[in-house]
Amino acid sequence: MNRRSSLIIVILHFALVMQLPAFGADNAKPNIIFILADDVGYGDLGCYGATKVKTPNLDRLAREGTRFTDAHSPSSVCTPTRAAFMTGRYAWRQREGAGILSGIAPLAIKPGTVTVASLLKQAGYATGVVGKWHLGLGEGETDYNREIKPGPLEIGFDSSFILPATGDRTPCVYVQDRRVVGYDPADPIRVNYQQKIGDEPTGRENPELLTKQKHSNGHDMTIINGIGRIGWMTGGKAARWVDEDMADTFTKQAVSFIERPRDKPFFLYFTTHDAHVPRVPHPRFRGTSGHGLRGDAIQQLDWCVGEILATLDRLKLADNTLVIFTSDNGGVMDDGYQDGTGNDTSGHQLNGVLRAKKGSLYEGGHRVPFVARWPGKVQAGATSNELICHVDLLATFAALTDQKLPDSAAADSFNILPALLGERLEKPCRDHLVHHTGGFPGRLAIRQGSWKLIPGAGATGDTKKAAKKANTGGSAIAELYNLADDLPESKNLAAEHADQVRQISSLLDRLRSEGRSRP
Ligand code: NG6
Ligand code: CA
Repeated sequence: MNRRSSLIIVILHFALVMQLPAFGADNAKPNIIFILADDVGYGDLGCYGATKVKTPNLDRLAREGTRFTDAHSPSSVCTPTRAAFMTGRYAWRQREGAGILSGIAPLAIKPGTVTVASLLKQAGYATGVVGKWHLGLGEGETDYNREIKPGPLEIGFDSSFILPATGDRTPCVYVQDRRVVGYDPADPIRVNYQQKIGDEPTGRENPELLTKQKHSNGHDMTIINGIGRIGWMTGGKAARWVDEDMADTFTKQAVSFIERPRDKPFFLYFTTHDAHVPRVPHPRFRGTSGHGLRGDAIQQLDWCVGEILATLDRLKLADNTLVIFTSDNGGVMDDGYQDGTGNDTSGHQLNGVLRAKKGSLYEGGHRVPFVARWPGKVQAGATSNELICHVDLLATFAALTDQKLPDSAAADSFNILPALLGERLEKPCRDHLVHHTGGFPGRLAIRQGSWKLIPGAGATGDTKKAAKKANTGGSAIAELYNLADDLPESKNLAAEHADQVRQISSLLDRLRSEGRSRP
């Protein structure tokens, strides 16, 4: 061996040990980390104006990247947002995945559907999901005692470590790939959302056993870890999670996914439980914020993001990684537990100046923080007012990795890469966007330019009750706002601008009936 080849061997060895992108890896394709927080509102982060809640790591991400002010979750609740993000298609176009799923619902996305994960896998990425899933598992009613499929692995992920539905829904166990973590065959898991099963105490019958947190609304079924849940559960005792450790557990999994030695880029979908209910942060975060337990949970979330950023720094991957942070719907205070949010006096404005909250068609339901960082590519310290939505990420990642989307895929996904890269745009990436609140078809609202129309409950044929639930005031008349000078949606201009109402309504009708909106 001559000196030159031994030098090459030393360099190769060094690259491996340092986990630098190995030679031969496609450096043009960055790693992608998509962090989807739960129920974090437009005003919850320091970089979006919060003062009672400290988020130094997210503020750093914003300083080193671009902060978007007009980004929207595809729905104002969880499951439809996630379904739309994964498939690039509005969730209200089909029943499966349009409403909030239970912990025993089947997988809402058909295997074979082009998803963010399957597209990136095809582009040569290692793909992983860690955190809240909430897209259903298996076929028919999920059986947690067997190999659980189809699930994340059948729609494009190489590996998964998930909480099946939500932190407040049974079963309270983690699933890794196709198995319950810590499963004991001698203690089978049974879950029911219709009626009580087994003889474990429930919040309804044994409120004295709610040692960690009491419910305020619903959440009075099986007590797990001193907290009542939605849904009954028996068995799986050794597998049950401890809420206080959940953020640590997910972060550890996410970090180890990033650390895994590999010769290709990776895509990590890191989907945190915070700041969803029940808000039971680890003791080291309790009492640290100026906004009670909810603020503590957000500061815990910020710590998780900090661990991800530190891992990228340590492995020298930061420069070649696109990190996006956003939320699955707007913020909410009391969401079913007596956690102090019901009478919060901190003055914290969880959704900033926006009207209403999670579940609503008003901006507070779906306009969310959205920060992107990719050093040298995404402008640092910038703010973008571009209208964007999580449903756009499939077409965007396709553009980023040079993949062609089949015509039938990603029906509502617009390529927002130019906006991420801060390019000067001749026209907006998307001129319109349909908003949704849970259910099939749920209720819809629409943006066009700075105009926002919430059709009257009568106009869309929905009942007054549904409208009230969607927090649109139960109004039978249409609401039209010009967000350019009325972000808090305080002045209904529908009567003054009847033509505008008609024109935007017919656009909504068209987007609905055509079954797709992607250019
Ligand atoms: C609601 C729950 C709420 C939360 C939500 C789903 C009640 C009274 N409310 O039905 O606590 O779990 O579902 O939230 O049970 S989401 O962010 O996953 O969409
Ligand atoms: Ca949510």
